[in-house]
Amino acid sequence: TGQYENIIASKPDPTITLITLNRPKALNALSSPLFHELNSALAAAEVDDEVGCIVLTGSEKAFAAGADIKEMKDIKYHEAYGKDFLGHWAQLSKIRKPIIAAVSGFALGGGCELALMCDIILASPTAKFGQPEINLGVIPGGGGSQRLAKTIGKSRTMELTLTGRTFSAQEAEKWGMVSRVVGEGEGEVVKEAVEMAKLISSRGKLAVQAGKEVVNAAFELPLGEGLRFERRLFQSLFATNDQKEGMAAFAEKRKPTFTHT
Ligand code: CO8
Repeated sequence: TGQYENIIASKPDPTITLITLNRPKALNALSSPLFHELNSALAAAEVDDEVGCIVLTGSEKAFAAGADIKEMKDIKYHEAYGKDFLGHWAQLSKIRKPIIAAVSGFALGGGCELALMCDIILASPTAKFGQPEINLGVIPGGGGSQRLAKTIGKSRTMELTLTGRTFSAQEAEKWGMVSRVVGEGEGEVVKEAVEMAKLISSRGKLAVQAGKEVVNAAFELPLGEGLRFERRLFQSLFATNDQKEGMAAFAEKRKPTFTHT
């Protein structure tokens, strides 16, 4: 749609919002205006009843090459801390619909962190991840150190954070950071992500939402509380029509028709 300058929001299917970061000249550097538009597009997808899943992507060359260095290079401490510089990035992690990152090319610094904020990461073989902030005299600020440590372990996270070296799609897959490296070819990773999004959208929305909530709880709660939270949410789904329909359809050997109620 034409309402944005730094992103493109579209619906390749009525049940999917596809958000494409679109600052090609800056390798999709995540400026404040870009992030505000991203937050608006996410909020619009969140309230669109038709939409069951969101896909976030960049270009073939860059998912995003990080926070916008030119925008932040001169800011002072009292502005950064005082005005919670880039604090609005956290809004993405409040979205309750699943978000799939389809990553090609550079995903560096804030770009890598943006992918890590998403629920599922699909990578093209060209994807190049990294937390190069150390080269700029800073450290990750958008969750990189925490989400990477929880995902790929301490030693690797420490190495990457302290050296700033980039890592490949294959390494990211081996370490469990991306769920899959998809085939080569232009647009392949987005196509794959859209197919996955369609599948997720065809499921009962309440169950999908609950599934996202419980998996995310694993990153925040101690095991005992996480298990209790999962069980309670599982039990609560017996109050939904989709549970009745899903299980009846299985017993009657037919496909379920979910009403998302
Ligand atoms: N910010 C601003 N502009 C950028 C950025 C960026 N992060 N990355 C690339 N660009 C611009 C370049 O300045 C250049 O612009 P111009 O043509 O006007 O000179 C254009 O994009 C093309 O870039 P290059 O010519 O450098 O392209 P190359 O193919 O030679 O190199 C690289 C590609 C290797 C990706 C290189 O551009 C690079 O190293 N970029 C910077 C990567 C980086 O350091 N990222 C980390 C940024 S710090 C960060 O993300 C902190 C996040 C904190 C989040 C806090 C949340 C709360």
